[in-house]
Amino acid sequence: MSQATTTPAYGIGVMTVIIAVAASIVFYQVFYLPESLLKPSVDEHILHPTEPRIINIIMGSADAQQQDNFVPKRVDIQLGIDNHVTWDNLDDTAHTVTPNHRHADSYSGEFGSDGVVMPGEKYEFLFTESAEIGYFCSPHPWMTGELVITKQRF
Ligand SMILES: [Cu+2]
Repeated sequence: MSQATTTPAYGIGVMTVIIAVAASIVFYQVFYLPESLLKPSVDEHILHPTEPRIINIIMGSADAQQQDNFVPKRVDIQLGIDNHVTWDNLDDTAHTVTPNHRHADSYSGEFGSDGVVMPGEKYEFLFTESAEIGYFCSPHPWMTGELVITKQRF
């Protein structure tokens, strides 16, 4: 007699535990995991590279006949050495740093200047991952540059 009354209660208890475990697994996978993957832990050496890397946008870059604009044009970057890149607009015209194809660094986000870089101003970006990126200037598409970012070689 007593067994007939306790068994359903026990069954409900087991079901509750199973549902609670299932719910926490779903929570972990759907909410916690994507959130923790979103902000990767980046090596301190990559967050604080030792050498500045400057790309000059030289005077006269807006002139399609002028050969040089982004100087240097092709840059090899090593993570942990010079992966913090600054574009310095030395021209008297506004320019952009616009990727040929959308590029997002998982630490720093979207690459590319937010609108134009005014004369005398800079655009900076911290690269934390290997990548090959072609870029140009949106108002002056003959202005092109290339970045090759690789892991530090010992
Ligand atoms: Cu330009």
